[in-house]
Amino acid sequence: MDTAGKVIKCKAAVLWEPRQPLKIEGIEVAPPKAHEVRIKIVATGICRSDDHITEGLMKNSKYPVILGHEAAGIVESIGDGVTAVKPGDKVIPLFLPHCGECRGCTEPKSNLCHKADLGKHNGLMSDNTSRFTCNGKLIHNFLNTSTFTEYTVVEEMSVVKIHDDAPLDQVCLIGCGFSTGYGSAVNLAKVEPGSTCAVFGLGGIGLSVIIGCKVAGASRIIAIDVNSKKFEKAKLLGATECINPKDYENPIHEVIQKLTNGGVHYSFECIGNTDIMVSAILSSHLSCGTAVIVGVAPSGSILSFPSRLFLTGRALKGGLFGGFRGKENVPQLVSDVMAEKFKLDELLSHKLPFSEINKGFDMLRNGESIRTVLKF
Ligand code: PAD
Ligand code: ZN
Repeated sequence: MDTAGKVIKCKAAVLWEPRQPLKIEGIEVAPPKAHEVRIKIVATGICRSDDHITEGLMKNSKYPVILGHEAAGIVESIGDGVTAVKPGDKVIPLFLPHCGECRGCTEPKSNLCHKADLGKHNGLMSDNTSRFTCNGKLIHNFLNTSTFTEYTVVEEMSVVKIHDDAPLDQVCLIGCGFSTGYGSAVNLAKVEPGSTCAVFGLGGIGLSVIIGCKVAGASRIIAIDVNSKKFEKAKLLGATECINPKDYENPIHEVIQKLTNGGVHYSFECIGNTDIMVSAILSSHLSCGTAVIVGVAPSGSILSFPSRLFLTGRALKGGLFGGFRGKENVPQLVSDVMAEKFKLDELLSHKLPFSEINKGFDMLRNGESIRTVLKF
């Protein structure tokens, strides 16, 4: 393409500081260096994890920053040595990269590459520089992806080619929300046919957990949310009953214990609230239950519970991206969507032009939307 090798000027949503609206700015995107890929983003979803940064909940976040980690796009150009993709390929950026060499990548049971920008949060490429500037100022990237921009640059380890006919405005949800929830049920919990499940929090993540529990053959899927407006969609996707904790005087785990004669086989926390993480543990059966922590609580928060909760045989698990290994599993998930094994359009509640990104964040915060996909 004729932009290859040149700086691209385009629009991006910049978060200059926490608790401020994002600002649509003209930015410059440098060409990809060796083993980097410049992508034209076609569609990107808004996830609660982006909002954790706008809300300033993650201590080490760097500002200014271009957020966004759930997207699909088309490769514009590639740097020297890139073999994984070529210009024109449809791709999904991976917020969990795959360098292929570290302990995380070489352990078949792990999906956490040590080069992931989690924990260190330096907001820079591997060479400690950024490809984004705005009015001469360096802008940080986010989770190796930064997708709230018309063009982004990611490392080769953070991008995977998908099917040429993939509908990008749907499969962008495979970049985070759908895969995280679905995989939490099928990979992390390994829900079995006939088992009982409780899902706390019915956003894009929790609803995708419900899809996974249903595909896995769960006999009961109890959906829990303080916003009853979420229940219709939860039922449509497979919830067998819906509970609003506000309707009960007793703690929610007691309600679930009673409903299930002693607790569910699998409970999932999909909110990011440490109190509800404990509720999820207590809602699981004391000897054969497993609680799965999917929600991300503010950095530094501590989860505490009586040690005897696990003495009886319960298990506690967690995981990122539903345990999927992006490079290996994302192309198949895209093909599954194309074969209509899952219907992502039920998760995609709103579409907005990119310029209305702040409205998308507001709708996530006030519970109006599940996933808003922004189109450029
Ligand atoms: P969301 O805000 O769309 O959904 C959260 C839901 O929880 C909403 O429907 C709320 O009404 C509901 N809720 C809030 N408080 C309570 C409560 N006390 N009791 C019951 N329900 C409540 O978020 P999301 O679905 O985009 O993300 C959910 C979490 O998952 C969030 O913490 C996010 O950071 C995390 C996440 N984890 C991963 C991962 O890889 N582990 C990936 C992406 C997102
Ligand atoms: Zn690695």
